[in-house]
Amino acid sequence: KSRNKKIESYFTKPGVEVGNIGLSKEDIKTSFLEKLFYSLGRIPVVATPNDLYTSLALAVRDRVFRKYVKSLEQYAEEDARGVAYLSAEYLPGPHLGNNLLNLEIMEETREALAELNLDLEELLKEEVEPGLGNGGLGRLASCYMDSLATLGIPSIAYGIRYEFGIFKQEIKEGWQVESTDKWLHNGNPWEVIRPEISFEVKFGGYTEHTRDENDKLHIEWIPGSEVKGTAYDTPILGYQSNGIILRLWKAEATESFDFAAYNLGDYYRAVEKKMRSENITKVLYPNDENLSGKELRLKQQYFFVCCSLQDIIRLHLLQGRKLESLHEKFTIQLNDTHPSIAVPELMRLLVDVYHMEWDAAWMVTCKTFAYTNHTLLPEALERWPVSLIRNLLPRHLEIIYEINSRFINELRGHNFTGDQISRMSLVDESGEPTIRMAHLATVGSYMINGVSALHSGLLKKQVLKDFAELWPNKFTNVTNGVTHRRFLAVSNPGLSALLSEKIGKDWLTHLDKLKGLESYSEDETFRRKWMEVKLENKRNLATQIKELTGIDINPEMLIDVQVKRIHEYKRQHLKVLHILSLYLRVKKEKDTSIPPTAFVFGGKAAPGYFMAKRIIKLITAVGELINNDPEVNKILKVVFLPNFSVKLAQHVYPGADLSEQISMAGKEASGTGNMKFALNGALTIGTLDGANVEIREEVGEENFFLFGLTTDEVENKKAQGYHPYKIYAENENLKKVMEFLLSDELTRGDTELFKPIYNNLLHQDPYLLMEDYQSYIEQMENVYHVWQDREKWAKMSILNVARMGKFSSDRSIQDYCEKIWKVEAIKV
Ligand code: B1N
Repeated sequence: KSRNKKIESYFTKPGVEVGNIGLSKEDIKTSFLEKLFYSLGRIPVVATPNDLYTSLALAVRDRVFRKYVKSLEQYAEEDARGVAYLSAEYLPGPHLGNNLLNLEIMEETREALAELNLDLEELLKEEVEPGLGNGGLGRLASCYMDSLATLGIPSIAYGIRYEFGIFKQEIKEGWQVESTDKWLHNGNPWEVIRPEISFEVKFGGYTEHTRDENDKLHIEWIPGSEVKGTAYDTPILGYQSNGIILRLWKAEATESFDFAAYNLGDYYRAVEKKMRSENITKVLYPNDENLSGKELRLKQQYFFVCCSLQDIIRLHLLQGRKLESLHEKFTIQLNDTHPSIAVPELMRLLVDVYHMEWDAAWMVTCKTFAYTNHTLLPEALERWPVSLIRNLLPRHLEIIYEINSRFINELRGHNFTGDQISRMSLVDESGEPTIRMAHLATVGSYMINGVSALHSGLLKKQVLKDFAELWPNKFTNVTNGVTHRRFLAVSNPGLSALLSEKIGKDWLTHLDKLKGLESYSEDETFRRKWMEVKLENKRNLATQIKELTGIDINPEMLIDVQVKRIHEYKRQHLKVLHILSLYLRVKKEKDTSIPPTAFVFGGKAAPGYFMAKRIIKLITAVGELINNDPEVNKILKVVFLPNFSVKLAQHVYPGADLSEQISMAGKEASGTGNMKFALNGALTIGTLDGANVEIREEVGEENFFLFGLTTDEVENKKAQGYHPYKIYAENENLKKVMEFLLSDELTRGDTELFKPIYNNLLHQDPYLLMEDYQSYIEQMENVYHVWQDREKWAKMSILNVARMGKFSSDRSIQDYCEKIWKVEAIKV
């Protein structure tokens, strides 16, 4: 207490700060040099670029922590209800630029460095981003952290500190080659280890059921092994506001287990145990929307959930509260089913460890969790074999069975049929018994949401239909959003300056202020400025492309972009068919009327996904052919950008003219790239899928290039029996394009190369490329038609940006707060 008082008095003296953390140019310069000399022990002549970057990062981190400490004080004081966000993935992107924006010291820092003959842009390039996620789902979690911090929502985000994030992608001879992502190699200036915040996590073994003298049942889990999770904290700042913490768990060996082995003199066994423990957080599974089914993945999920729940309970009890009121103080958001083992784990903690009665514990549990579903793809719906759970988490299997049997009794009470009951059961007994994690999450949550209006509707009609009928009020929609601070303010300074010049800076915290731009779409000088900014961004993108691939792009070309994970349902190969149709027009029909276009692709394929990897090879093969053909390469260019990441994305969105959002309707739950493109003034060609539907609604149908079947039409088509071969046979142009896939020109004699794609499209075509081909080609002609009229294009582009207000993650977080969490902001 007295020590605290003493220290606090330094913090609370008005106008007095501990240490040098001022925000002026001089303060930043001094701090930077102090870090270089005294934290890194470097003098300028020997400092490497990484030393310089790290010094700046440490100087900025001090200022970030100063803000974070303030918010901690406030949360503790107000004892407010808060959110714990559980996600197996995060993709924060580079921290430095974002923190400079949020602290409002971008210019001061630039000048401070310039006075030392250093270039801020060069230092920003040095940062290696944490690739702790696969794609949209992980990036969404990070956008939400940005908004939670900015809005001042009491919250903490939990996850896994993977030592190796998503693999690094290189392209060799046109194929994807993976290597490990050693993101911690140069150290990580943004995180702080909290050795005292660590918890034990058990695995395996068996359970012991005993009755005490009062005949009360006690269940003890005797584990087969144990590991320890230690917290690593990264502060995430909000704009002009305090920050929140991203708390990632790293697995280590427990002292007790090591100790036993040491005592036996078995040094090597102890070390081996240590290595095996650390394996748990070694690497991120790179399967986007596809099950790995691996034991280690379940271990990862349980490991981080177990640490996080123990931490939440610690924080709750620290405030002198009772566990019976956990749900009043905390709401825990499950980011998909990846953390859904939290439902039985919280039950275990409450019942076995804290001796609560089952019914009371179940009430707390069901009022604590809320679950977000991110996909309807059958291959992505998590299910774990009962046998695997029995081996790894024997007590949890018992608890899941108990939850299930009580749930089924409830269904019987509601007169559900046997068919319905076996459909809804947590246990799928149709083959090898498995646990349906989406059902577990649904039964254990007070709210369930999808991520776009269309997806939330389909969720209630398809995957969770029976549950939606049983509990209609538990289902809602929260349409995804993106942080416009990173994806506009930081990554597109040119456009940001133009916006602020016209409508002021309020859009940084209130994106709907962009509406004020609408009238300028009629202003010719403004349109000219708008297109100049875009052209500058296209030059920048062309430079990136040149550096990464060696390919020259004329920045005046139409830059047509599809960046996202490679997946058949996203239909990158539909885009390729279109490109081939243009190629054949130029080459065979000598048609030179096509506006010069650069087709840019980027995205990773899951290492075990055969078709996705073939699609990358197809894109690069088409690129080789076109880019090296002098007859064609003045008109067409095809680029595959290797190793797409948040960092690279920040160059791509600002430089794009056209955004490709062409998934088969009903398959893309939301999409968030679609929002980032439109926010940066790209026009969209897309299907009525995911959030495209709402984007089109907002920007106006006349400002959106629509094509393809709707979800209902897809369903009908499949129900009637779909015959892709027939479509192919009846469409001369499509036929030529398809045959070209097998041609020597494209395959250089390896006729088998694209046969798997060709055969799949001709005979199965599960994502209806043949069906949507003609409609896509025609809408692309319309795109070209509008592109010829640059004034019209500019108008549409301005209106797109002006009407994107809805898609700020600030709005999404406000929706979560109102519809689900019932949490309020703390005033700063
Ligand atoms: O989540 C994004 C959506 O915008 C995308 O439409 C959706 O495809 C994406 C298993 C997933 N759904 N499911 C995953 C990721 C990793 C993994 O191991 C599934 N990703 C999405 C944000 O809502």
